[in-house]
Amino acid sequence: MKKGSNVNNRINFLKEKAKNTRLNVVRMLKAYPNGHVGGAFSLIDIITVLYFDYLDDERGDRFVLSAGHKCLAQYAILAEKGIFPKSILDTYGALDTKLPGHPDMHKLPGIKANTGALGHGLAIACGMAFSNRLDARDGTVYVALGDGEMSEGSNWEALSFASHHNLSNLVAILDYNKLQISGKVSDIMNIEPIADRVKAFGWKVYSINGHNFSEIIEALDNAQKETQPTFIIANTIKGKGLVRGAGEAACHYWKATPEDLDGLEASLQAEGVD
Ligand SMILES: Cc1ncc(C[n+]2csc(CCOP(=O)(O)OP(=O)(O)O)c2C)c(N)n1
Ligand SMILES: [Mg+2]
Repeated sequence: MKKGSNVNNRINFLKEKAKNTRLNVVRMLKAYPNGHVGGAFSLIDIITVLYFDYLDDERGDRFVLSAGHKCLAQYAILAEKGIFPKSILDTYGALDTKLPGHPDMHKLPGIKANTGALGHGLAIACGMAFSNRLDARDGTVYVALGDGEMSEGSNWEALSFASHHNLSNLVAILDYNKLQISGKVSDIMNIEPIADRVKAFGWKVYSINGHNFSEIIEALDNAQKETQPTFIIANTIKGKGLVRGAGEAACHYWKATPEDLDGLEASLQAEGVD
C-alpha cells in the first residue's frame, strides 16, 4: 500500500478510481461500441491498485499486459492516471487511433510492450526483470496473464526461466476469471491445479479475490518481500461491473448498443462495483 496512508481511506480512494476507470471504458465504447470488455473488467480492480499504489517508472517498475486484448483496461487506467489526455479515449475505433485493438508502445505513452499474440508477455517481463538486476535498478516487473492464455507453452518455459534465475523482482498476476474466448478454461484447456503447478516451477504463489482491494494490496505487499518470483492467482469475474452478462462467455467481446452503454454508465455512477 502507499506509504503513510490509512487503509480504509486508501481503499475508498482506489474504489473510486476503479469506478472511473470502468467509466473510461464506457467512454471509449461510446466512440466505437465493440471490444474485449469481459477480460478488461475482470482486470480493472487489480491494475487500479497497481497503477495508483505500486508502479514507479523512475524506479524501473514496469507493467506488461500479456493478454493484450484486455487493453481497454490499460487505456482506461493510463487515462485515469493522466498519462495521456482523456480526450484521446474518444478516438477509440478511429483510423490511426493511438488506441488500437491491441496495445502499441510506439503509439501510446505508458505502454511498455506490444502484446496481443498470447503467450509472450511473461517472457518479455522476465527479460525486463533480468535487465533491472543487471543494471542494479530496484524496480519490480509486473505482468498480467489470462487464464486461457496459460495454455500457451511459452508461459511454462518463462516460469522455468524466472525461477532458474531467481527473479524475485518479478510478479505475475493471473486474471483467473475461469473463461476464455469461447467457453470455460476447464473445458478448453484445464490449468488446474494451477497453484501446485506454479509452485512446482519454483514460484511463491498467493491466491486472492481479485476484486477485494485489501487482498490485492496484501498480496502485492508480500510480493515485494519475497526472495522468489511471485505468482498471484487473482480469482475474478469476467465482465465484473456489467449490468448483464458478467461471468458469461459471451461478454468476452461485447457489441454494445447505445442503450447498453447508457445503462452501464448509470449503474456504475449510481452504485460503483462491490
Ligand atoms: C497466440 C494467440 N492465439 C489466439 C488468440 C485469440 N484470442 C484472443 S483472446 C483469447 C482468449 C484468451 O483467454 P484469457 O486469457 O482467459 O483472457 P480473457 O478471455 O479472460 O480476457 C484468444 C484465444 C490470440 N490473441 N493469440
Ligand atoms: Mg480468462
